[in-house]
Amino acid sequence: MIKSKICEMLGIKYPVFQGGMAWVADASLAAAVSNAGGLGLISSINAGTEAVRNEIRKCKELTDKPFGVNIMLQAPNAGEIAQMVIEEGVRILTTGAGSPAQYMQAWKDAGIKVIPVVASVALALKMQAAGADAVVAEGAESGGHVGELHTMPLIPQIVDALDIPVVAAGGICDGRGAAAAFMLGADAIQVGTRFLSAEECTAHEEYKQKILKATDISTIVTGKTLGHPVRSLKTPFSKSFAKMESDPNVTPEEILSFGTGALRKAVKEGDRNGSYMAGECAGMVKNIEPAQVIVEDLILGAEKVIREAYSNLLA
Ligand code: TUI
Repeated sequence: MIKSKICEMLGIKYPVFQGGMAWVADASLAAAVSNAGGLGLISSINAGTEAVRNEIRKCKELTDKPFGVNIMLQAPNAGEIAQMVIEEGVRILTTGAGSPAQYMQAWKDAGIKVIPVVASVALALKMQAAGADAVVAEGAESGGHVGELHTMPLIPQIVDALDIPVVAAGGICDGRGAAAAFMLGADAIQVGTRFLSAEECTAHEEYKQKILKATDISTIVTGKTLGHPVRSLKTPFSKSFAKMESDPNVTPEEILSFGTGALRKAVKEGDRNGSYMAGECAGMVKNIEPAQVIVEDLILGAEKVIREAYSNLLA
């Protein structure tokens, strides 16, 4: 069985994190992934700080296994969430879309394991120096907010630079991707897009259907001109967004207001004017399945690929 030192650090069976997808990652999905032996994560992007507090309390009722919270640092209530997770006794945190340095001491004092998501060696080193227990290195194949580097070159460069465990994210969807990430030196994998198709994922049915219908070329990155690149499915909405960005007569404020609230509309309402964030591997997601089947497919699939490579590739 595949195990790594991060399993012991966090008390989980399998080195599989579920991405803390904004508006999507709630108690239902996080508890299902944790009950399957992975690490479920609740997103801090929900209908406000108290809604996230409720999800944490619900998750504690649904699982006795470890789970965590992902804090999106660019959200206006990030500071409030940073304090609330201490009050609620959360044991594991991941962070995204910025540097959590200002909160690190308070979290460490509370005994929380802190695992920032990073997209560059420089930020990874800064996080290690600030006391991070591990990092998630996320390549630009992922859905949602993306950095510049892709998974294949990002993971080994961060692994070489750090002494703490590295979790690979971005473009990992099945046992083959998981095995590749372990070969690059990762201690664990984080998977987002595939969990959109989990039975326990409460995203709108339309969101799930769009993921199932996606092909290899179904995603697009928009928002570069706003300094906030985001990968989502190609839809009339994301194509209009891209068009506005290349039109010199449209101001950044107009583009921003066009995009405001679009992710919530997609996740909660299946709205055609929503933003359907998804990674490049959306085209590989074919079925709605229980989270347990997904977690086991990732880990047992990786094991199979590694065994086959061992017997077929090595002379
Ligand atoms: O955070 C993510 N992905 C996200 S957050 C999100 S919420 C959203 N809602 C509406 C519109 C847009 C977004 C959707 N997806 N992933 C983690 C991640 N963090 N990926 C890349 C980074 C990152 C990038 C640059 C982290 C730090 C960084 O530099 C910070 C610095 O200060 O150097």
